[in-house]
Amino acid sequence: MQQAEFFAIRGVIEGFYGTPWTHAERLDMLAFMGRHRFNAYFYSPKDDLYLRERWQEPHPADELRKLDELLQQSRDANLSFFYCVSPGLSMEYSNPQHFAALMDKYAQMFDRGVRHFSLLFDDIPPTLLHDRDKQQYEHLAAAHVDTANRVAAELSRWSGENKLVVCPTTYHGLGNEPYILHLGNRLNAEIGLFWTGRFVCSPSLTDGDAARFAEWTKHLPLYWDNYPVNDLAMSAELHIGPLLHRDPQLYKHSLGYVANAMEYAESSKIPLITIAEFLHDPEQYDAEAAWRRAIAEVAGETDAPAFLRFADNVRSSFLNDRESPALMEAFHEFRFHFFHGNQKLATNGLIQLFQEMEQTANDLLMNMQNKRLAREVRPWLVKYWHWAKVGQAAAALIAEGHQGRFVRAMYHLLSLKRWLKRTERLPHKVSGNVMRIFVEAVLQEVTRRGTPKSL
Ligand code: 14T
Repeated sequence: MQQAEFFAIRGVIEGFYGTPWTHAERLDMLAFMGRHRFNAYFYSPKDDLYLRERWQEPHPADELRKLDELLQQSRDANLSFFYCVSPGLSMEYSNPQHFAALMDKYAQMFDRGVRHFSLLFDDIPPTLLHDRDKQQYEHLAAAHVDTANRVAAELSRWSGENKLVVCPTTYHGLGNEPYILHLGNRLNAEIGLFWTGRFVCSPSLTDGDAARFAEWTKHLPLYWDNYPVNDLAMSAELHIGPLLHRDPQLYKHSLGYVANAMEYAESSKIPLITIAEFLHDPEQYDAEAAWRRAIAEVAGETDAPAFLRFADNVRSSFLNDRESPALMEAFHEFRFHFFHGNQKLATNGLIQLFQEMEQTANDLLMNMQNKRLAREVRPWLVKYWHWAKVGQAAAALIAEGHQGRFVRAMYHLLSLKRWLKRTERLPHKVSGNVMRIFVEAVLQEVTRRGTPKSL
């Protein structure tokens, strides 16, 4: 007997802008998802031409061969493969030929065994584009209801097993916005409805919001969580921190939960493991413990300690504004001892801290076992290494200044400024503002104490 799960749908969507996963990455991800008790994969890379821009054209033969392999892999991993089409950039909803082209597209996959389908209307203009549609429909929501209900009816004629999930154009908010109210109340009850919560990227998801969404729209939300995705404006961030602030009771008022992943397939596995733990047992979910297990699994036991030290500085996202907690703690301790305790000891501690930071960066840059992970995180590791250099210059400046060796101090001050400039030129986000604020405090202290004329 299989144990009842909390969330009916536990999925991952390849729904990001940017380079789609390679075929090999996708196959590997499906196996990974099966091992972690996910049960649905949504195939929807924004940059697969045949799913969006060229939605009316059938997939070419070589694409179909790959899709067949994905379907087989999904079956092997006990995953429902959701085939997603996004026709909204150009579809004339009232045009029977367009509707037929859409159904042909689904038929191509139905014939190969797919029984889970999705119709995505996200990120398209919010108004009707074509004259004929403007005559036939009151507004965009009316066109979407009509199209989705007809797609669902046609799919169920093909097979009673077929399922449809729709992504609305208004996919975030409270659920009482005009478009989603209209859509939800008229969409067949069996059609699933995606929702990202209050925002595109929601800092929290609550069961209260889910319940109200369901009351308003007559549909339980199927959460499309935009974590760990790091596309578009988020591309300087690497989202490898654990899932946070998703209400443990969310399953009671939702159809399920689908995580939008990063274009970095291997790195995505770290947050996805924490998500899998949350989905499997939301009430017992322990973000930090899950995160440590995730890093041990993806980076490997040998590299896990170093990777954890690094990853502690790559936590910032809309989920979390507490960046670099360990570093922050070390700075507080340094400040306390420097001003109220043994200055020499405090300074030595700081020097050691940044030496270890550089060592960690070098170890990971040169020797990581998981080569794919190493390749993906490299720019963030390089930035981390640079921060270590900045820190070393700052620590040396403090040490020499404290001993009254001003010529040496001056050398380190110049070096600090040079490293800082180089580091800040690298766009990748590491340690949020924590290192920058520390360095600014050091520089301010130098100014306050009055530097010798020669500086
Ligand atoms: F359909 C949605 F639920 C959704 O979230 N769509 C996209 C998604 O594919 C993308 O990966 C995600 C994160 O950037 O956000 C949505 O895309 C946007 C959102 C915006 F607010 C694209 C442009 C925006 F200005």
